[in-house]
Amino acid sequence: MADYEFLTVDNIGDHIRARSALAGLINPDQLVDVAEIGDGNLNLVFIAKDAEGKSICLKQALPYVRMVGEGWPMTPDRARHEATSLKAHYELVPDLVVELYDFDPQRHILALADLSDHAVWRGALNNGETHLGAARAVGRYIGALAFGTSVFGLERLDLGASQREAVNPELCEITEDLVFTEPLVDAGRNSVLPANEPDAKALAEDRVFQKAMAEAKWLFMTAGEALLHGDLHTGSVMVKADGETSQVRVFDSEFAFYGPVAFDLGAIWANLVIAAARAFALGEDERAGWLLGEISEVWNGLSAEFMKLWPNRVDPRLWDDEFAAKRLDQWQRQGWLFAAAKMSRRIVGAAKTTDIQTLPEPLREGAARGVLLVARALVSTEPSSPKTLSELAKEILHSARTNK
Ligand code: SR1
Ligand code: MG
Repeated sequence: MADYEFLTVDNIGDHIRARSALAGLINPDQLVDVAEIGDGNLNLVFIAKDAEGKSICLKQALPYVRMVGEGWPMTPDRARHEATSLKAHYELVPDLVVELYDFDPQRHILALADLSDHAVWRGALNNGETHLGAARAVGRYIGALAFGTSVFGLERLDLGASQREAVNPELCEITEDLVFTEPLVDAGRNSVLPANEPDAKALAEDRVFQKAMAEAKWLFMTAGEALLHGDLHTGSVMVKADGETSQVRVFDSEFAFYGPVAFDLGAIWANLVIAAARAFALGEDERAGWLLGEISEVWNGLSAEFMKLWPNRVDPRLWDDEFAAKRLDQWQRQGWLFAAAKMSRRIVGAAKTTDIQTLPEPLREGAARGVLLVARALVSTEPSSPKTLSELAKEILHSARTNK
């Protein structure tokens, strides 16, 4: 039994009334529309609107995994990690992060800007939309975090305080299990189409992949470089067309912790490959090529932002420009590793993606196979640039698809 009250459509007015930080943002006595819109794996999410058209989003962490139920308990303290990281990230790039209005630590509720006029990037991509500039913006977000929450951007004592607050072992353990271990060692949560069983078996028996995942998991658990998002897939990004470009807002950072910068990078790269697998499966080859080209855009956004901030580093005495170039090179190489982990978990493991799952089965088979083959190829070939990764993925996904 939870020791706090869950939000419902009927008690949201009481919550808003009780929170002084929400005064003026929405009128709790004139709510005209309250709806639960959560479709994620973990939390309750509501949008509340009042008679004057003001609106907010309320998100509450449940004490268990929503997609499974009470049989999979999970600390609701994750809401605190989300609140802290959103605030830290918003301070660095307010144009790229959803605004946090309030956090109720007793009931684990965040009050956030209503982004109903945006779309979840994954859904937009599944619908065939392009959203120019979104990938580069997400890269800029990673670059800003890599600098601004790290030894480069924070004074020593502030860094220590930020690291202490961000220790998030419960959520990290989920990632360690689901992303790194379970694609290779099934804990009873894996599933694939019967036609993909040989592909999952080949992955699990691939010695090169096993060694790569051992390395990736160790890096994830030991390299506390920056306050990451921690779950930066295309379902954690909202997008909205804005003339020639796109507005982008990152949200849902409950997995935030001090980890390797390349983990966020690899996550978004993997999701672009998965989106491209869907496009190839549907015969949208040009679009698939465009999606894979966005892999370079993420990288360009990250590296440009990091190098823009580099002259402002807290301590330039030892950390010179050569050192910055070395970090970028390392993140790129580790990015392949984490991208491979993220690809395999979304195909084999518990939390899959709609990109692949909503394909008709005959097409899903080839798309899933292609993503697993890209994951394996990435760790064995270690591409020399984001462009090489795109080219490799293009070739593999194209020939693996099952709608030829
Ligand atoms: C039990 S949580 C499953 C997954 O959902 C989240 O979005 C994370 O990706 C996590 O691994
Ligand atoms: Mg999430």
